[in-house]
Amino acid sequence: MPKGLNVPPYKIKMVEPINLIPKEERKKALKRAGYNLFSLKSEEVFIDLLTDSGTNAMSDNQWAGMMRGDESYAGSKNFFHLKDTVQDIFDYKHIVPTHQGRGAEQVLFPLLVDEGDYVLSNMHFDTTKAHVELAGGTAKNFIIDEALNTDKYHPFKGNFDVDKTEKFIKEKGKDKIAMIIITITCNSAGGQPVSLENIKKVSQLGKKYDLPVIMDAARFAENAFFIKSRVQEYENKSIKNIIKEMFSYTDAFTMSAKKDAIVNIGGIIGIKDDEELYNKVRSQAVPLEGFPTYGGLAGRDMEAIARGLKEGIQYPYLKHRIDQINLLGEKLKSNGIPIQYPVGGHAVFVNAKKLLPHIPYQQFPAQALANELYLEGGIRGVEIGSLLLGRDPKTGEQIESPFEFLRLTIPRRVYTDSHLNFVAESLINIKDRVDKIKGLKFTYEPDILRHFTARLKPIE
Ligand code: P71
Repeated sequence: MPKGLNVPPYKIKMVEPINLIPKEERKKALKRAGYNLFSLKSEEVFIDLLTDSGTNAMSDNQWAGMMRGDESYAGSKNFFHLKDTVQDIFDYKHIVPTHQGRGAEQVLFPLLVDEGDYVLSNMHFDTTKAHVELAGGTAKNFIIDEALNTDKYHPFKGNFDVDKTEKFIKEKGKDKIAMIIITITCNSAGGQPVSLENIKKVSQLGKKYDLPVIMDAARFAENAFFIKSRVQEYENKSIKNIIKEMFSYTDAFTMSAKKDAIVNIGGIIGIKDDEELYNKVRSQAVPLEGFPTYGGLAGRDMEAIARGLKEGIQYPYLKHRIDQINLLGEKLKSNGIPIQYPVGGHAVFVNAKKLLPHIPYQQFPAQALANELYLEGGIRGVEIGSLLLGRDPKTGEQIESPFEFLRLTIPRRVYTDSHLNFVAESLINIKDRVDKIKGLKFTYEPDILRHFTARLKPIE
């Protein structure tokens, strides 16, 4: 393909109309939603960049697979297809399907985490943190310092600071550490990849201190793509072989299939070869998710995941996706919008701390920017910052997030370059008036995972 062109390796067979409602109606909708974009009706949104989770367009092959769902309670043929596919891609012996990623977490984590334990990660996602805490543990993040400087290029900003991680293990004693979770790509730091070298080092740390190492595998294929494109030694290796190597260093994974498996619902627990853990997971799955050959999914859903896993590791698909997101990021950056650089795997993360320095973290600058972008172009992004992080469970104080990001998350195979251009233009349009944007305060604040249902209002 000629350089500079990024032609999708698919054509579009079915469309869903979208509509930009008038500005006055957007204003009313935002007010009614309590200045929280989660509470909008999707019909009030023109371009929906809330998440890449479950918002993907399935292929004709996946839809055809849906018609071949074997809805037997036990031993569905789609389960075995899914299991064979996971074995083929990851070289893991056992799987238990779950209804989505957090279903996998609620089954696996309590089996590994005891009251008072620490769980170490490059950066926990909010549901993994929540499940660590529900199991009585404390979640600790050890991302490299380079990730905090959004302007500075680093090819693997998702990496662990291995020295700091080891220091913490020595300080607390290995008996106080339950496990290590590697989040690939590291969502909360900006969809940033973790290098194979780093995965290997973390794995060695796990072996040295006898700690299980778990992959939070939602965006495993995008992580492999970055390794292939940024490490010379891996340039000629296939995505599949890179994935095999990545997962050879870990003991188990929890996966939200709603991302790189390109489906709308589903999750998987994968276990490399630990029979004892597998048996525990299977038993625990029954009361929480379902019998271990369906785990909360219909047979047709498992078939769509099996087929999606194979499509999601195709190089042309991954290259088009990552390049498309990069194009959006580069356009914003060259127009003076600060972003997490380099651009991550599934989203462009706008640095709202930098763009709106007049709004302190307690007033949620990224949420204020998200609301303004909705008013401007009917675009729904999502806050990844202090609003999402919440309060210290012990003191009740608002925690200051290391980042205040407005995440523009790109669903798979859904939007074209012209949609993304509209997004870029809309954000560039509001750049000159950002100093007029007001901070927010709560009018209703729920105790847990507050960002989903909180109500806010602008501070006059
Ligand atoms: C994302 C999500 C989904 C989400 C979560 C909260 C608000 C809005 C949207 C989910 C993840 C994830 C990682 C790394 C586990 C889960 C849970 N991400 N690990 O980024 O990113 O998976 O949603 O299937 O339960 O928008 P689940």
